[in-house]
Amino acid sequence: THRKKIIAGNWKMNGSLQANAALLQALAAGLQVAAPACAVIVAAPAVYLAQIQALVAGTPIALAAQDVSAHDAGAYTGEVSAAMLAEFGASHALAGHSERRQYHGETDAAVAAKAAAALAGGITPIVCVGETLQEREQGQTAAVVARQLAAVIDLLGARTRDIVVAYEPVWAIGTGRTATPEQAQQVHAALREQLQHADAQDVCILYGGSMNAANAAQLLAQPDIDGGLVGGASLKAQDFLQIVAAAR
Ligand code: G2H
Repeated sequence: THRKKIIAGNWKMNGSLQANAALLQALAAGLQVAAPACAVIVAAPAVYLAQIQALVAGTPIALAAQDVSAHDAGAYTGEVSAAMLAEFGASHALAGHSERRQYHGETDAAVAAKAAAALAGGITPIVCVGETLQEREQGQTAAVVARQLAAVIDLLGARTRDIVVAYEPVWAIGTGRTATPEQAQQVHAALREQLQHADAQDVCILYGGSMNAANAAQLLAQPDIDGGLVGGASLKAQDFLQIVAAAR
């Protein structure tokens, strides 16, 4: 495959000026010893982008936001636009993480609008899809992720090839319960086929959900798993570096 792998850390609502500096210094040092074969991204709380932009200068670490507004500018209190994120060096933004869908009522259409706004503002959206435990148990996994991705493809059309997709089974998020490589590959293959129909077969599809240093290599060995979106394990430099080392 010619798809370069991506390992993205999702810090969620964690960190502080001090903790961010320590973590990034440890990551940068580790990546200097062993240059990564993959793209390395950290998704940080928006208020820290300026701090992190300075800290990652001259390192292979790229910067992402955890969310992006669907709007360009205007009366949208509390929101941050893609252009603002780009001004602070972000190259990527998560869109539709399950925690945003769950706690902030983000619908498939809202997530698609965020992906479109990100692209328009020069930011690559990492569009997250995934089924809940109940949906999996009812045999709806394929239908749910297909519906979530279809909303994005329908809005973006040919620009779909410029996104990144992350498959994150909700039941595996922060639970220590990981999808087996086979379970993940099955969904990734279906997403790949859907992307193929949109002429976007080269889009990277990341796996997320309790990926860690011990299980990363097996997941990343699957033909349609092009990287990882790593939560808890991205807050520990050594764990995150081991996951990066497994991506080649
Ligand atoms: C899923 C994932 C990162 P964790 O949210 O996006 O988190 O690896 O902690 O399950």
